[in-house]
Amino acid sequence: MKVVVLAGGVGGARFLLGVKSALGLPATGPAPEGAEHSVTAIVNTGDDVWMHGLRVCPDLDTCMYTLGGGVATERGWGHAGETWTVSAELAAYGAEPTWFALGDKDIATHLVRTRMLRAGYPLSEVTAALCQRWQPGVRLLPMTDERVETHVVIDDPDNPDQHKAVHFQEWWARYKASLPAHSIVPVGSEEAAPAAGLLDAIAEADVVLLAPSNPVVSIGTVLAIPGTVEAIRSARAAVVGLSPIVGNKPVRGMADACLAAIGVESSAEAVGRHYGSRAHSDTGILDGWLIAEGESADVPGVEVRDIPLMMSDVPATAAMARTAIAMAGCRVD
Ligand code: FO1
Repeated sequence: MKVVVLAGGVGGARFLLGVKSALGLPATGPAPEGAEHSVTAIVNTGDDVWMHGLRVCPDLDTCMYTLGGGVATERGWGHAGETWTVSAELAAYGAEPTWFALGDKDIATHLVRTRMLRAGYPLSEVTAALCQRWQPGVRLLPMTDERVETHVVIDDPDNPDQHKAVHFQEWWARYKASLPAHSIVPVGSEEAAPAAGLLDAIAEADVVLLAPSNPVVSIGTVLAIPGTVEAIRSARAAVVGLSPIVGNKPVRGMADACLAAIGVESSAEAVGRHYGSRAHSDTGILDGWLIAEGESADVPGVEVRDIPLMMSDVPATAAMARTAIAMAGCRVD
């Protein structure tokens, strides 16, 4: 079975651990030769950013480290057992920004990536090369090989009556999404093309899943790449999403701040309607929508089911993945 998962960072990576477990793939290390099941993750790169001359790809790295067994689990990003010597030296030089912490081990990833990008390798090939070391056991595909960066329009902290566009990382990491976002823009998405292999992966998929990632700045940014929604809508596979909102609050992260920016209520029902029905609309992508146990949601044209939705550990997440895969009409024994 070929499973394609649209994913962002921390939530997406955690969900992918569950998908691997549900498919009987080893927790870490490569998928066994000739494995019956395979997973391709289409990962958001709108959070990517140039920092101190290095290209940082937070969601790709979070998935790579998490699935490769090297992530700092409590933080959800960066290396376990990280040290911050270089960051401290940069701060000693007053090298801005100091609000984005780069760990020493993490910097090695960015040095290799930056060198390969400068040598002309597309991001999808760079990612494959980095994964040779980490062996995530799934194929990590950036949503595009081109530069797309999410920018957020806020009230300028220094001139409150002015608007200012800041890179997503400044809004997220520096301001912790505490400044109301007037709009969230995936800059460059209109001119971008899906990464090499992305459309084929969707076309060949037996199941397409939307991870419980941020519906605006993760899943939404992936869907903003021209051709991606059309590919999902015309896929032979069923498309099932999992709500990142439980009880009107995001399970993790700040999806509610992002949803407010696009005028979507922070509820499983509103997000399901935002993704839309593939069968009953000409822009929607969902056939199925999984929401938290005990909740209800009316999403016209979409089958809705409530299940335990907390990714408290791998078995719990695997149960979610198995239900989603079954809802898509496929069985995992
Ligand atoms: N998040 C923060 O809140 N503060 C940071 O200093 C920070 C540094 C960082 C470095 C590398 C990396 O891959 C991720 C990092 N993140 C940091 C997390 C990142 O902002 C988010 O994980 C994603 O961009 C949103 O999913």
